[in-house]
Amino acid sequence: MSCPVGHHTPGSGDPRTATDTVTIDPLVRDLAGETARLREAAPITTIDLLGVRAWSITGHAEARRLLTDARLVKDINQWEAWRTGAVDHQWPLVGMVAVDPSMFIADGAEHRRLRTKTAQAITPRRLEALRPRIEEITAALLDDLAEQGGGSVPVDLKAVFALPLPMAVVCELMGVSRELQPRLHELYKLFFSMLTPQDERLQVIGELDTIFREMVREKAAHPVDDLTSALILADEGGEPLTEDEVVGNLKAMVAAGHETTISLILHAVRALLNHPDQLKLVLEGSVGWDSVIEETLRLESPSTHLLMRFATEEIEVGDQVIRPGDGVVISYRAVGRDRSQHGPDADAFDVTRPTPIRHIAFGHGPHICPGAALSRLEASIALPALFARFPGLELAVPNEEISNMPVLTQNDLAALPVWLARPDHG
Ligand code: STR
Repeated sequence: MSCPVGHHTPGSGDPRTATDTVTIDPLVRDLAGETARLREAAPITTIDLLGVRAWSITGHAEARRLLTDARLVKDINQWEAWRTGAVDHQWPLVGMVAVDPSMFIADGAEHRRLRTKTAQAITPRRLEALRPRIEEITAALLDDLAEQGGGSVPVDLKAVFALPLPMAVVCELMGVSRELQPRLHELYKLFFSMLTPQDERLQVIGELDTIFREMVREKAAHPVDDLTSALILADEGGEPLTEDEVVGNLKAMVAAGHETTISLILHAVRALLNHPDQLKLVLEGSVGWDSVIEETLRLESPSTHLLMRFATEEIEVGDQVIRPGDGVVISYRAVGRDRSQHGPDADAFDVTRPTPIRHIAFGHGPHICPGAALSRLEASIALPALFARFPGLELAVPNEEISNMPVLTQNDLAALPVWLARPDHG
C-alpha cells in the first residue's frame, strides 16, 4: 500500500527529509495519542500519509493565516510528488485529492465561478425554507428509533438516526432520489475506508461517477426544482458550468454533506451522555444548543485532516520552510485543541466556554465550508428533538469501547450503541 516519494531535495524544511515525522495511522486506532503528538509539534510538523510525506498544520493562528495565503493552491499539478509520478492512483488517498473539477479544488476567479451558485443556495436565510422538511425527516427517524430500540435492546444511533438524516437532507437538496441513498452510503463507506483494497476503491469511484453523471444528464434534459438543476441551468450573463463541473460539485456536496454531519451529531450526543452535568444545563435552558454544537465542532472536528493544498512558493511557518511543490494538510482536530487559542483545558468538553467559541472546524478563507449553516441547522434540529423524545438516553457501552472508523481523514465513529431508556430504569 505504501507509495514512497523518491525525490530527495536536502534542507531542514523538506517534508521528505525531516526526522520528526508523525505517522498517521490509516486505521485510526489511537486518535487521542495521534492528536496529542501532532499538537506537541505545533504549529507545523511533517506527517507520513501511507508512505507519502506532507506538512501538517496544527496551530490555529497558522492555519487561519495559511487558509487565506494565495501561495497555497488546490491545483494538484503543483504537487511535486504528483508531477513526478511518485504519488499516483495506487495511493489509497488519491480519491481525496485527484477529483473532478469542482469548487473543492479550484482557486481564484475559477473557484468563485464554481462556488457562487451553490453557496447562495444554502445561506442561513434560504435554509429556513428547508427547516420544516428537516423537522419532518427527524420526526420520522425518531419513530424508527423508538421501533428498533423500544424494547430491551440497545440501538445504534449512527445507523438509525445520525446517518440517514444528513444523507436524506443533502440528497433532497441536490435532487438525488430516495432509492439511491442506501447504495450511495455503501459506496461512500467503501470510498473512505482504508481497509478497502485499492482496486475496489477505484471501482467504487467509477460507480459513483456513473451514478452522478447519469443523474446530471437526466436533469439537463428535464430540469426540476433542485440545486443540481440550478447548477446546470446557465446564469444570465454568467459562464455556465460544464457537465464535468456540475458532476464534480454534486459529488463534493453529497460526500461532504452526509459524511461530516453524522460525525457532528454523534460526537455531540456522546459528549453530552458522558457529561450529565452539562446535559442538565442544556436541558434546563441555561446553555444553548448552539454552544453544544460549536464546542463539539471545536473538540471533535468532523474533518480530522483536510487534504490537500500545494505550495507555489516558499512559505515560512514557525521555524520551518514549506517549499514549492510540497503538500500541506490542515489537521483540524489538532487545530481545535490548540492551547494557545483555547486555553490549558483545550482537551476538555465544556459547553460553558465564553461564546463565540472561535474554532475553524469549517475552515477559513475562500474555501470555508459552504454547507456550514446547513450542518448547524440539521444538528440544531436533531439534537434537541432526540433528547426531548428520549430523556432516558444512555450509552450502552463503556465510552472507551466506542471506536473510530478506519478512515484516515474523517473523525467518524464506527457506531454509537445507546439505550433509549434503560429497561431497569423503567
Ligand atoms: C470526496 C470525493 C469526491 O468525489 C469529492 C470530494 C470533494 C469534497 C470533499 C470530499 C471529496 C471528501 C470529504 C470532504 C469534502 C469537503 C468537505 C469534507 C473533504 C474529496 C470534509 O471532510 C471537510
